[in-house]
Amino acid sequence: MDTTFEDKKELAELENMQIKQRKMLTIGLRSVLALVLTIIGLCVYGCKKEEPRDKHSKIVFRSNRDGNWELYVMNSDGSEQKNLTNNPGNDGSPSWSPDGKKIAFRSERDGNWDIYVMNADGTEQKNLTNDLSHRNSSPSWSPDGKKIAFKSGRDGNMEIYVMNADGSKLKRLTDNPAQDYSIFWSPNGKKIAFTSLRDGINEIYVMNPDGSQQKRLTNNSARDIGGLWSPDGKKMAFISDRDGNFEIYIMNADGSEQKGLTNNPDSDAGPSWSPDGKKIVFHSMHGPQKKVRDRNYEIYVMNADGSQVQKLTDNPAWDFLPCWSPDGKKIAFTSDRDGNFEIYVMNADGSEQERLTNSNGIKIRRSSSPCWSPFLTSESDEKE
Ligand SMILES: [Ca+2]
Ligand SMILES: [Ca+2]
Ligand SMILES: [Ca+2]
Ligand SMILES: [Ca+2]
Repeated sequence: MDTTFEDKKELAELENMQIKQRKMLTIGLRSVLALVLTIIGLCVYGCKKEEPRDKHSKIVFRSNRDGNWELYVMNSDGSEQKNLTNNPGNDGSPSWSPDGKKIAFRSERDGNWDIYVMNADGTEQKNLTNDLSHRNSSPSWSPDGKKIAFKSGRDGNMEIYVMNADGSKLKRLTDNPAQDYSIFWSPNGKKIAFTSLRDGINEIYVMNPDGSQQKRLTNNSARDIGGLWSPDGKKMAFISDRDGNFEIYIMNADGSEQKGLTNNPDSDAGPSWSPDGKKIVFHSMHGPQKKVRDRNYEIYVMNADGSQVQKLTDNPAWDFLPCWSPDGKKIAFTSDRDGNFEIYVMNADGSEQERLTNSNGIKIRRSSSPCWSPFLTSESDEKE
């Protein structure tokens, strides 16, 4: 699932279009409002499905610390930080291949957003979509590594497409005048969950990977966003404001037994499953909707049935976008507790919170959206 920060932002824009009669937000993290909408609405995307090995898991992230948005990779302790992309366009939305050897991402280097792929060390960067004038973003690798799903505006509005991992055999999966986005492959690769506005408001749908059997899972007058499969593929976590503000919900994969896990006046979003499926980490926003600077985000963890909610961060800064490590021991997240947005990691119980990235406190320099590699990278294999 690794839709990333920019995609969340883009999705946030879609939401904002609804709320503010299509008044678009600026792209780029310059707009704090966009960031906030992003966090509230679209942080359903945490990390992708993960394999139970973490010793050498790497973290890919995006940062503008060198001037424009680039992708970087580092070890899970913050060592060996490496810039993978290096060009004047914005790069983002990283998605690890299931074997950890490649990263799909989106780049603006050719003037518009295209889907690219590269080796995990940054070599052999290749434009897969070669679309000269439309937005192609949010690549999501199929669990068998053979396909990449993404969203594109090439046919007039945002639709979901799939292609082979080498860019061949492009196929459109959705076809309607509304926005379709937020792509989550089921762990067995047999279904894709997504969010669509086709029925007037954000609802969660599921389809086969060839686009057949599209079925709506949520049905109410509020926004339902996400479809984050549990590791065993039996359930999905999502966010919904059906009870007045955003809460974390869970449902069976067929849409039955929808249940709110959180219940409070704050905005809860950004769920990420623990690899064993027993817990969900998420962030919660306290503070007034209209006074951005007075808001504060904290990260919480709970059992997958909503019991035993525990606060993991506690400070006046923003702590958000948590992402569980493949071995279940760590949680990576983004925080501005030291002055600007940087990537942090903590133990799953909240102890030993540690900063991994450092832009020397320059406010406009930000690192965000940590995403753990699903498996050993080839580089780590060699070192072993
Ligand atoms: Ca760049
Ligand atoms: Ca559509
Ligand atoms: Ca809430
Ligand atoms: Ca905080």
